[in-house]
Amino acid sequence: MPLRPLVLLPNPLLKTVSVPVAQIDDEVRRLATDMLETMYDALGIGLAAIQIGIARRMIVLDVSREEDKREPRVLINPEIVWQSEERRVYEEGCLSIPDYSEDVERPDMVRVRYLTLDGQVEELEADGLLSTCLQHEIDHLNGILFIDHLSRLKRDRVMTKFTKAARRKGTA
Ligand code: GNR
Ligand code: NI
Repeated sequence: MPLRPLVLLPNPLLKTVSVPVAQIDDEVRRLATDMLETMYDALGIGLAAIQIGIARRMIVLDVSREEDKREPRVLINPEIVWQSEERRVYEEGCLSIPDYSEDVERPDMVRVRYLTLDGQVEELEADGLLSTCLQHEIDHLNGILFIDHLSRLKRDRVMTKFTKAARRKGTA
């Protein structure tokens, strides 16, 4: 089961709080491979498992620019253990909210603790795009989308647009 269809707004699955991965088995390894493949195919820089309908606390990311120098990362049960006071604005998009982007303010830097596919505890300190992406993906694990960080007016406009589009397509 390699490429998996993306869950799109306004699918209520995106509001799910995902559950921790209890053990890293073949199923989890297969899921990681499928998530990476789905992310690359969609030209994304990150993906949370809930975006393919699996409510497990797992994310994949690759913020490298060139296609021939891929840096795939798989983070299991990731948590932010530190964030900078300093904040920064970055224009975000989301594979679950196609063709929409908006500025989001978040902590500039974060330190994230997680398990690798080998079950090792690791930490990663990030700034720039990687920091933004980590925060965006960890939000997904808690049922939070980047539009939840926008004004009510902007969020409502996006919700209305996607709900109408889904109704036309018969998917909501
Ligand atoms: O592909 C993605 N690009 C992106 C750009 C700016 C800020 C965050 C992101 S994450 C997004 C992929 C996605 O939706 N991950 O959940
Ligand atoms: Ni997203």
